[in-house]
Amino acid sequence: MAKQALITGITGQDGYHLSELLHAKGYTVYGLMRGQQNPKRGRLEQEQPFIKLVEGDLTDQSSLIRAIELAKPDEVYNLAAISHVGYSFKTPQLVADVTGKGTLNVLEAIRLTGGTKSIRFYQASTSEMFGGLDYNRPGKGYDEDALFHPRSPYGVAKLYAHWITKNYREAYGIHASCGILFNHEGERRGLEFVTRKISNAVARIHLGKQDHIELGNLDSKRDWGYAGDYVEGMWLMLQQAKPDDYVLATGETHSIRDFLELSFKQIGIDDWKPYVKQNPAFMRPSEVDILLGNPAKAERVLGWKRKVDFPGLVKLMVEYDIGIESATNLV
Ligand code: NAP
Ligand code: F7E
Repeated sequence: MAKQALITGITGQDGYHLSELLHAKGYTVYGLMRGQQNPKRGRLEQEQPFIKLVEGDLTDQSSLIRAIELAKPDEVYNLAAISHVGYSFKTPQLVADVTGKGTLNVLEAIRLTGGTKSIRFYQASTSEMFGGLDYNRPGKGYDEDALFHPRSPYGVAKLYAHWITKNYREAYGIHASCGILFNHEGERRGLEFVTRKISNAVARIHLGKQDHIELGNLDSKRDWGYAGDYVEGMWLMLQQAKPDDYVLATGETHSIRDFLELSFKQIGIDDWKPYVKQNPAFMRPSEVDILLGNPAKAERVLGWKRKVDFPGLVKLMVEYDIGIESATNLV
């Protein structure tokens, strides 16, 4: 019998990669989509017609119960969230409701529909829970036992979601695992995130559609991997006999400057500085200065390993954006 999966956050970056992966593995894929007229519905229906769309919202408990009753999933991947760290400072209460309490709503929907013993649950936890502070020894790489000190309303909401997932595992015996994922990017990354903002701007500069890019803090460092590799790790977590928490990361960290350097090199520009202006509007009230992850446990237990390295990621993103920007006449 083909397995059934329900993915919340189906319209997001990871929703795209995970649904492709599960479809290739023979799953029937259900995707939770919010809004009465979600602008992404058309793209999804055209590009991924195999996805069975279910309307619902993480803040609406009844819609989640309905989605689970309809999909009868073997596995639920909770990817939905308001996921932009900068935006979370502007709408902290909304982020608490969606990114934090929304996870509780999904877990409760599983419990209330009697799925506690049969449904496996994945929670999209994040390296933002660590906060990047010195005392937490970022130089050694955060692993599953590192201390949490979130530095944004997003990070705090995710920490609630992380702990409530662990609580449901302990209290009700639900097969619930948390993937503590470090930044993962790619051609499906939203344009509001720094890597895609850069790759897209570099493509447009190359094609003469734009002459500069405005960014905030150029000094922060991130452990950047490829989203296509990371969804494989999510799936592997739910195939284990026992639920657990795992860090997925590359074990390397690079600055925004490094990303700029490699991106501009891709279009034959060695000195990127004349093309970049700093704009305080993109700075955050409190920043995570450096993130570096230690994926040893995931490599050992799950056999997971990232395939795309940092230069490969930048190349893939810039090439993709040159392709789509060349294909449209819009300036
Ligand atoms: P994303 O592209 O921002 O996608 C977020 C998804 O959540 C979208 O499908 C969005 O729907 C949906 N959503 C937002 N509010 C919702 C609501 N109230 N009800 C139902 N759905 C809602 O995020 P991503 O990069 O794919 O990341 C997937 C998950 O992993 C997120 O939980 C994120 O916080 C977490 N994470 C991401 C990274 C990373 O580097 N990408 C790292 C660690 C953890 P709309 O399209 O309708 O807005
Ligand atoms: O910022 C700096 C910014 O928004 C990265 C989410 O997927 O990963 C992501 O969160 C860095 C920060 O990602 C701009 O200040 C400079 O230091 O691309 P980002 P993020 O905040 O790391 C984690 C793991 C998640 O869980 C999140 O959901 O880049 N930066 N200038 C900028 N960032 C943005 N967005 N825009 C700029 O213009």
